[in-house]
Amino acid sequence: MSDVVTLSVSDRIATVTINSPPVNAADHPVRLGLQKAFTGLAGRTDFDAVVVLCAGRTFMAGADIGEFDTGIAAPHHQDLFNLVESCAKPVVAALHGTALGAGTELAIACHYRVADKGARIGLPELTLGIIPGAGGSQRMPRLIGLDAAADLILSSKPLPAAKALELGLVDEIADGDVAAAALALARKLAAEGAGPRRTRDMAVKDGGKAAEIIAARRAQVAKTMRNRTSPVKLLEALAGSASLSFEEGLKLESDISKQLEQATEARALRHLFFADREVRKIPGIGPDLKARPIRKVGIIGAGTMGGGIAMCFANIGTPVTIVDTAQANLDRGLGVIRKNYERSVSRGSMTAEQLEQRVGLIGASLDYASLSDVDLVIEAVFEKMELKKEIFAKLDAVLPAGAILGTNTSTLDIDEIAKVTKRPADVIGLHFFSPANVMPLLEIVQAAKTAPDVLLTALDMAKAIKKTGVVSKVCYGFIGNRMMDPYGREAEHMVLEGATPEQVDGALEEFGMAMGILAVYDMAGIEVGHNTRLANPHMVPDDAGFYRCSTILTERGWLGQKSGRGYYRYDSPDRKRASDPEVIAIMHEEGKRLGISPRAPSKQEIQERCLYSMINEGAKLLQEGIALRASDIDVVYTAGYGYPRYRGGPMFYADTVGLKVIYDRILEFKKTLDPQYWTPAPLLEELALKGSTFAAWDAGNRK
Ligand code: 3H9
Repeated sequence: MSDVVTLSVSDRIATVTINSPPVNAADHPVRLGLQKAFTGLAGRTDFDAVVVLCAGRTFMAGADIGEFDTGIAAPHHQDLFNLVESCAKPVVAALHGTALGAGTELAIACHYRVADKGARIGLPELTLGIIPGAGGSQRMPRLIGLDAAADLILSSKPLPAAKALELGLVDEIADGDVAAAALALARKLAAEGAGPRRTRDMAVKDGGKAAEIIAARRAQVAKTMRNRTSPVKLLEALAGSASLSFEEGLKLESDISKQLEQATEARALRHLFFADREVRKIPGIGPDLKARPIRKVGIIGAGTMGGGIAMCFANIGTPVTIVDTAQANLDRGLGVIRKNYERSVSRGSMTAEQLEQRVGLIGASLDYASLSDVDLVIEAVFEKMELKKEIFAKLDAVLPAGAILGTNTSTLDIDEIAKVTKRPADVIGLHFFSPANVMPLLEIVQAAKTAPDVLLTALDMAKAIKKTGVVSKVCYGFIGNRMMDPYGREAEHMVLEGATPEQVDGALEEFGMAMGILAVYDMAGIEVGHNTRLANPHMVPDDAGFYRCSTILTERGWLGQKSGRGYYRYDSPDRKRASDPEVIAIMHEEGKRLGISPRAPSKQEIQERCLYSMINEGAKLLQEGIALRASDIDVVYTAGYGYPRYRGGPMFYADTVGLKVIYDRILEFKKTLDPQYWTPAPLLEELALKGSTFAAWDAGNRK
């Protein structure tokens, strides 16, 4: 028997235990072990029932995601789970932690399921660009119905045990020792002389309505999962569960899986799965380094940002004190926080009691002295260097030794801010994205003197407040906003050249961006970027067309959604964006006045100019050491900027286009557009000319 899977028989009950930490993934050794266990059982008569359980913190969390890159070796999951299901005696799975993907597929190939009351059970394969490929697309509809199976798999969200019970996905919930409960069920089945209860023999209960169900789901996918292949293919496989024999259905599932596994969508999503976890691996931060405890937090500034950040901490039970200069600001800020929580209560995602608990954790003060016992302060005031310096000097005077001083700046030089304190090693950038209580990204900005344990504490804190923390070094805009700068510049310039905002945003949204950049400016307030440029004149090039549209709109007070007009008008009752012929005419006139040659950029040109300029800037960030890895940039963009995950992020996307293709196009733009913006970054040039990729560059730098 392999080490990772053990088989024991006691009192005529066989127990198969998978012990492969951390998540008991169904990798090759686990599959070999399971195969050996169930092949062995097939030849034995000394047992009447079987329990399958996993050691450690969770039931099997799915296939080994890394194995898709190398190709899946025999035994394949499908064949293995058929073997489990074929067992002549009842097989009971004991589920705890998260049963996901192939883990859930193993569970439903077993004949009965007992779940711990905290267990969660799901099929998240679409998040990896594939479909359940270990029998799940055929067994799940048989077990819970076609529509419920479609719901489960399309959502990719695991079900809590109670919901799984309601759907018939599990048979019992255990409040306590799940292994003991599974054993008790196995004993009961053995005593009754029960035989196997195979999912494959069940009928799809709503199979008669398959055509309608699938048609409705197709419409849902077309609307909500644009440009994706795996959800469309999933519906094909699910339809097969109602129309084909089980064996034919498995063959269909397997054929579809093979097509999907190596396609760009799946490769992109696998890349992000690992990239999301690699962001925590930072040179200089070894396993021996200890993070500082964060028991109490201070926030400076009761505005939208400060309030959102305070909520992040209250949500995990950490007390927060918000300090502001005026009582009216504090009252307004606390009022907004309460309203936000009230919305969660009315949506049913929080109880009234939880609301009071969380609000009760957020204190307010006009006095910096109230921060004398905090472990971390996050300053979230206007982007004004002088103001921030003043605040940091005050903080330096009151904070206890060892406290961390964070700034939520999105553009300012953190080294300069750190210099006003006597403890620059404790200063760090913590760049949240608005709304801070919702957006999953946190840029952690390591200043020149930031201590390694401060960086580690920030990474741990990000995880604790359920954010993806990505480390950046100091530069104007850090990783995210610095790459947005050329992206937005091109988008705006094309409007001066003669494109409409709809054409620009439409092309970007068709590519898959959650929202076109001009519509984003309208949502955030057009003056935000404008004011940043005013505050940083040294970053503004000698170009009258540079972000000229934003300047005009700001000067007219057309600041976007809040003014009812910006790039678009927002005066219909549903506040949907609508074309604004007046704005279009003003911008086109301005383009002519500035002598900009009119162009009618095609959809492809719009996408290339926006996306390639961003990629070129990303290459500079890598070369300057601002970003540690190309994959970190991909995490920043997919977590914080609405970049489509199924394209893997800007740098992964660049690899799929081919760096030479992008390099050549940039050289062409250099000839036909403003040459000051279109010089290939040296790293892009180097990689393009040797036929390499950003992924290879990352691999070469990995320690
Ligand atoms: C599938 O099942 C396909 C089948 O239908 C068909 C087959 C033919 N594989 O996230 P954590 C690693 S597709 C490989 O930090 P947590 C992870 O990289 C699969 N590695 O812990 C990390 O490594 P490191 C469907 C995996 O407690 C370490 O384990 N299943 C896998 O925050 C700890 O992970 C999924 O999509 C894996 N499947 O969260 C589930 N899972 O320390 C994916 C984890 O070196 N997994 N690792 O960075 C998860 O959602 C979370 O890991 C989980 C635990 C919730 C389980």
